[in-house]
Amino acid sequence: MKRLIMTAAAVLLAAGSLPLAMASGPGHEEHEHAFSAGEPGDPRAPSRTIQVTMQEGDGKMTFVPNHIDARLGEQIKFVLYNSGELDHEFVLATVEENKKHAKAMEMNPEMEHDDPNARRVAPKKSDAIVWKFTKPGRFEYACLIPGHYEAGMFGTVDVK
Ligand SMILES: [Cu+2]
Repeated sequence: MKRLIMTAAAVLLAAGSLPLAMASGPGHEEHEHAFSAGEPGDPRAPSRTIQVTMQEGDGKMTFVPNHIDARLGEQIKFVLYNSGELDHEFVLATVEENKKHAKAMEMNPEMEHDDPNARRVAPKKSDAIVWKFTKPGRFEYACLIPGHYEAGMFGTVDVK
């Protein structure tokens, strides 16, 4: 049921931001815009595991590591651990899409994500995303909770 509600919310969001999404890419919007960084992975297929810690400290919020290199077609299992005191998100998309999404969240801070490319992780909890990088280029994982991106909570994935 939760899943259904989140999907409905995502559809509403997508409808609201459609002109923006359409404007962002020559020929790249035939997929749902949530999957701009590739496609959901297959948990049964082999993958490289990368631990990503979400944390706060010294007035900053960060992902450790904040950069990953991936091969085109590689499947990566991101094991997320929130070592901080606040909720954090891991949203994997293009840099442009995360920027637009962050703006949408400023207007709707309670928005939560249950999409294949996004997780919200409570303090001291873990979660995981298996993702297949099927497109070359630079992508981004970011926390779009208002204020967190600005505090430094983003990292990059270069796919070659
Ligand atoms: Cu955060």
